[in-house]
Amino acid sequence: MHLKFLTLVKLGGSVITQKQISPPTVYKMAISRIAKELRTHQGPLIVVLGGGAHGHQAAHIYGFGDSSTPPEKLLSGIPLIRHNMTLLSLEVEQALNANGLPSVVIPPFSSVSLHDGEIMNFPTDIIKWTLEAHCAVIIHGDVCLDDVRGASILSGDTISVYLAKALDIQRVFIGTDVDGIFEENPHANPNATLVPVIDSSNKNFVLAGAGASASTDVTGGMARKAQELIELANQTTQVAVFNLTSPGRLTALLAGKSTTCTRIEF
Ligand code: IP8
Repeated sequence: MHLKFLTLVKLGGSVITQKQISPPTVYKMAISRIAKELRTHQGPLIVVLGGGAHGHQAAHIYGFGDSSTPPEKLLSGIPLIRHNMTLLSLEVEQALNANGLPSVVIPPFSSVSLHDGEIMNFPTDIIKWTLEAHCAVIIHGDVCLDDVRGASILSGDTISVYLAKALDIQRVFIGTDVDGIFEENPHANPNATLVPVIDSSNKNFVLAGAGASASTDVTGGMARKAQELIELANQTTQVAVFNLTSPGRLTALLAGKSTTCTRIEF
């Protein structure tokens, strides 16, 4: 069965957690407001969570993102990363269900395997069946077993791109803590210019300028995000990167209305 109007929304970790605070702390007010915005969507929905404080702090401690870290050290980080990401995902699940949006968490660790940091096996039938059962799916960036490195981080952006292709998702909205993709890193240069549309005419220029995330981010920040999303956008998949900290923008995108963001069009 083809899921009509299937929409994927990525909740950036820096919006739903307090990324600079240790131990990791969820940002309850933001999660509750976002749940209300998500509730306005009619139709099947996948919500992908970034790691934020819960994923990236622990990943950093165990040497993820550093190619010289031995597999034993990476493997020893699995329990803490999984524990933290489970806490975060349950917080979001609770908020969505409390706002009348039936949803369940499907964690990648239990079914996804990686090969040298890339997806080797990612079964999606259970995700599809859950959506067909009228339940929103919450899935999150995770640590996964890797047959080369021992363990690797699977980022929420990589999950978003993979699922968008595998499930033929029509709309992909990537929520971050900035207004979209800028010509330069807006955390480093507050006067950086927002790029409203990325297409074949400015793709290379944008990719050269998009900066890394300002805080601890083992999965590559905005430059990698932009690269992966550019590969995804096509005639049937709409892609937008937007500011999820700004109330109402997600609601506008879900309703098909215009709002401040970067649209990726190919
Ligand atoms: O924040 C990373 O996901 P991202 C997930 O989407 C972990 O890059 C566990 C660090």
